[in-house]
Amino acid sequence: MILNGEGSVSAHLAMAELEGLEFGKSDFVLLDEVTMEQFMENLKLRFQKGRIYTFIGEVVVSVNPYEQMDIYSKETIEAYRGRELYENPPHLFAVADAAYKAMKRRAKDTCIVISGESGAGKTEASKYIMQYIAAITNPSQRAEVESVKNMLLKSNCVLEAFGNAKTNRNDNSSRFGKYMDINFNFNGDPTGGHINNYLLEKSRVMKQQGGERNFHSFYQMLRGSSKDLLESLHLEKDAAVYTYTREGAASSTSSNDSSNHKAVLSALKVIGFTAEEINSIYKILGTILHLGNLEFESDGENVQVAGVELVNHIAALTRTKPDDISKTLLFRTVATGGGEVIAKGHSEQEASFGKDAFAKAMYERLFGWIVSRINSVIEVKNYNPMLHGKNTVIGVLDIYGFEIFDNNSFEQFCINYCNEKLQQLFVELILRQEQEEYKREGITWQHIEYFNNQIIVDLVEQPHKGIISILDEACLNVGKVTDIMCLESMDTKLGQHPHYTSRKLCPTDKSMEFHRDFRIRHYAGDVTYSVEGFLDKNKDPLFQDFKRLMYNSEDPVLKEMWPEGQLSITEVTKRPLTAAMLFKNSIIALVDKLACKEPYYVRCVKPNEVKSPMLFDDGRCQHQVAYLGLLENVRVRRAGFAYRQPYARFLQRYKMTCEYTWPNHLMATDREAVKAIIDHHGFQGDVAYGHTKLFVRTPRSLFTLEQERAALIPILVLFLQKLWRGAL
Ligand code: AOV
Ligand code: MG
Repeated sequence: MILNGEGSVSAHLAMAELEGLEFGKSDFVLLDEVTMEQFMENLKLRFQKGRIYTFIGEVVVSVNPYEQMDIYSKETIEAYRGRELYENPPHLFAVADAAYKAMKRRAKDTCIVISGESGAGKTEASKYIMQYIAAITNPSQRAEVESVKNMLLKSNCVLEAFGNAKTNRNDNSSRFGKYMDINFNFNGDPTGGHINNYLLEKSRVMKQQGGERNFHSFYQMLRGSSKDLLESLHLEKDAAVYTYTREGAASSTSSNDSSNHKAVLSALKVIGFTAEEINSIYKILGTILHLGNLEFESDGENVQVAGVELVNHIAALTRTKPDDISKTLLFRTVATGGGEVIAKGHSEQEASFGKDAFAKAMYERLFGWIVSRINSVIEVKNYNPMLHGKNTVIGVLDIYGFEIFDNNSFEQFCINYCNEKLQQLFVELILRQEQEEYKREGITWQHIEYFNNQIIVDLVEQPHKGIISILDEACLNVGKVTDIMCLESMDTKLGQHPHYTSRKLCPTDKSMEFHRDFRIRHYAGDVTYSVEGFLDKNKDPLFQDFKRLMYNSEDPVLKEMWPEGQLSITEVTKRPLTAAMLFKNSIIALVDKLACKEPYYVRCVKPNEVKSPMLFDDGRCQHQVAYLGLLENVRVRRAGFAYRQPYARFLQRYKMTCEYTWPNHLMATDREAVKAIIDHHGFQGDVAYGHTKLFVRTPRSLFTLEQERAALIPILVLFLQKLWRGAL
C-alpha cells in the first residue's frame, strides 16, 4: 500500500477492523499470518458473504460472482469518487479512482492490468472500470466530451460482438486481446482513445471445438436481422444451415443474439459507421458463411466448384464477377523461373484449404478494419498541448486469459505465452522492483522468494533457441518440413529444458500415424499442445490471388481492407513475418507500453468450472492464488513498508506535529528533522530510514500523524487569521 499521504488512513483502519469481524479481512495484508490456509479462508469467507473484492495493498483480488450484484450503482460510484483507496471497502472503483487520481494529480500515465484465467471476470471488470471513469468525468456535461465517452463505451459492444465467442470455459470469451488507451486533458476529461488489438483467434471462423460457437457476430446477424436483409444476403435464419456455424447453432448460450444484434447496430451508428459501411460488414459476414458451404469436386483431373449458386452469391456480396471468384478458388498465379506468369490448378485439398484460409483472412481483415475505423473516430483531434496542457493516458488491458482445453493448438500456445509475459511484468514490477527499491535505499530486507517465470518466457521467445524461432525456421521450408519434424527439432534443442517435455502417442489404430505433442509447464499449469497444424497456422498462407480479387472489388470497404492486392505477382517477393513472430513483436511492444506507465492491478479468480454463483471450489481457487503469486504479493507488501515518502515531502506535511520542526527545523538535514518527528511520536519501531525516503511499515503511525495534523489545522488557521488581522 503506497498512500500518497493525502488520504484518511483512519477511515481505512476503521473499515478494515469493522469488516474484519464479519466479512473477513478487507486487505490480505491484515491477515494474522500469511499462510495459504489463512489466505484461502479469508477469500472464501468474503466470497460467501458477497464480498467479491479484497485488496492486497493497491492490488484488487476479484472473485467472479457469476451473478449480477448491486455494487455498481450510481450511489456506489459516488461513494468512491475522489476518495482514497482505503476509505471504502475494496472495489474495482477504488483502483480505477486511484489510477485516475494519479493521472490527474501527478500528470502520470497510468494503466490498469486485469489478469486471470479464462472466465475469471476480466472483461466484465474492464467494462465496470470504463463505466466508472466515464461516470466521474466531465461534471460540466460538455457535449463533445460526452460524445467521446459514449463512443468509447459503445466500442466495447461492437468489439465483443466481433471478437468474442462462446468457448467451453466462458460463454463470452474474448478471442482477441485488447488494450485501450483513454486520453485525458488537463481537466481530467476524456478527449479520445486508441485501441490496440492483438491476434484474433481467426481459426474459429472455420472450426470450433465441440460445444463451442463461432464469433457472436454470425449468430447475431442471422437471428437478429430482418427477413429482407437476410434475403438480400441470400441467407437463411438457421445457423445450422451453415458449415461454419453448425457446431454452435444448437449450443445454449446466455447471450441473447437477437437483442444484442440491435445493440450492436445502434452502437455502430453512434460510433459513426455509415449505412453503407454497416451493409458491407454484413455482406462480408454473409460471404464468409457462403464460403463455408462451398465444396469442390474432382473427376480425377480437373477440380470444380460444386454448385454455381454459391459462387454467384459470393460474387454479388463482394461485388466481383462469378468467373473471377471461381478462377481464384481453383487456380493460383505463379511466376515461373523465366519470368512467365501462369495459372496453376489447385488439387481438391488445396482448393478447400485456400477457401478456408480466405474466409479466415476476410474475418480477420474485417475485425482489423472495424478497430481502425473506431480508432479514426475516437482518436484525439485538434489537441494542442500549449493550449490544453499535457495529454495524459489511462490504459486498460483486457486480454484473453490463460486457457487449457482438451485439445490445445497454436492459438492456445500464443494466448498462454501472452499470459506468461503479463505474469512476468507483474513479477517484475510488484515482486522484484519493490524488493530492489529496499536494497537501493539501503533498507535491511529479508528477500522473499517467488517463482520467476522468465525461464518459461525464454523457452518460448528466445532468439534461435526458443519455440517461436524453431517454428519459424521450419516455416522457411514448409512443404519439406512437417509438424512432426518441427517437433523433433524442438526435442533436440529443448529436450533438457525443465519446462518442456514431448510425448509420442501410440496410435489406437494401425492405419493412424503416431501422434505427437509437446507439453509446456506454464506458470499456471501444464498444457499439452497438439503440434498438428502448428506450421500452417504459423505461416498462415493465403494465395495472393484472393488479395487481388478483393482489391479489385467494387465495394470500397472491401477494397480498403486489401491494399496489398494491388501488387502483381512479380512484385510480391518479401516473405511476410510469421503469425507467431508478429504476435511476439506486438506483445513485446505491449509490455513496453505498460512498463512505462504506473500500473494498477486487478487479479481475477474463477471460483468454479460450472459458472455457479454458489460454489467456491477450494482446489481450483488455491491453484489460481498460487500461480498468480498472490501470497508472495502479500508477503512483499507486509514485510515491506506500506508507505514511503521523500524526506522533504514528509516534513512538509507533518512538521506541524512536532515542536522541533515547526515552523522550521534547525537540523542539518531533512532526514534528521523527520527522525525528530518520528521520535517525538514514539514510532521508531515502525519506520526505516532510506537514503532518500522514509519508509513506514503500518498505516497506524500515519493514522496518528494524520489525526494530529487534522486536529491542528483549524487551530493553525485561526492563529494565522488572527495574525493576519493583527489581533496577535
Ligand atoms: P474473462 O474475460 O476473464 O474470460 P468474463 O469477464 O467474460 O471473463 O466473465 C465471464 C462471465 O462471468 C461473464 O460473462 C459474467 O457472466 C460473469 N461475470 C464476470 N464478472 C462478473 C461480475 N463482476 N458480476 C457478475 N457476473 C460476472 V476470457 O475473455 O475467456 O479470458 O478469453
Ligand atoms: Mg474476456
